[in-house]
Amino acid sequence: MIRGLPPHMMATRRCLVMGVVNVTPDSFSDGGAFFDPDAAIGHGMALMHDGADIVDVGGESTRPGAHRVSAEEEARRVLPVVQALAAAGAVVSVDTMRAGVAAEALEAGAAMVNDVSGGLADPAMAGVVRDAGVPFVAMHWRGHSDHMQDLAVYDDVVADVVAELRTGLDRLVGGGVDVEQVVLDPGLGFAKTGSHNWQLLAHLDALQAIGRPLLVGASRKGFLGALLADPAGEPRPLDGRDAATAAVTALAAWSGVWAVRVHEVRASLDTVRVVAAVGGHR
Ligand code: PMM
Repeated sequence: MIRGLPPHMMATRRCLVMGVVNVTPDSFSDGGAFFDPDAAIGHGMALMHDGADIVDVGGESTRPGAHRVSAEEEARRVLPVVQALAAAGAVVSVDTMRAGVAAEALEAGAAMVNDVSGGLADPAMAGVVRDAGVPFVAMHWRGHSDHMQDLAVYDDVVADVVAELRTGLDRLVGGGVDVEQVVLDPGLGFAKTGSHNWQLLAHLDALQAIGRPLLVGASRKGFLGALLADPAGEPRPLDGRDAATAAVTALAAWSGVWAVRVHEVRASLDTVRVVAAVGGHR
């Protein structure tokens, strides 16, 4: 049960597909193709047309090594896009670590908040989410992107991520957020090596045992590029990673995750339908 979801989404029994709109000049996955607001809105519309259940709009790149943008710049990037897509009928999620940007995006029509820091980057985030009563994706996070890969050190990545997600969940609930608002996310690629990402994907059951719905974001990430490297060791370019992304979608959906966050919606939507059809015959 997720509190604050639009009613039509409560009824959907399959894994949901969240399509990504990065309004950034430097996101790793689409290289700034949708930095212009009109291009971003057009891309969001195309994702809706492809059947995205949720459209996730972000204005700050979190690629490894990325530096932060100002709050004003982030708001300037995302608000017109959130507003236009929500007005067009999309269920919009705002991908932000800033409480102020989240509040403005909710005002502009966003229906949920996706915070890669799980509320850690901005102490005011829990209050905004509590007051709005909307779903909140709280991702596993250890630090900002300019140094996060230095923090990719674990005794046992699955046990450590589970423990840190539990602590984060407790902190949010302590801040007044209803536990039923919270969706958890292992944060693939965030303070994680490729091996860490694979271990987490192999143990989604351990993450689900925390007791909250899960969102998984593997789309086009570096560990897929590395897996699919050519014989010379060159990683597969971004635009060649969508089939592998859909394969992760299949595994995640079969494991019962609530939603996947992807750049190419159609393949993942077909995939979750197949998984639901097979699951319906067990
Ligand atoms: N990954 C990125 C950005 N936002 N949000 C959630 N909840 N989970 C993720 O894994 C995640 C995210 C980075 O990827 P992008 O640059 O392709 O958007």
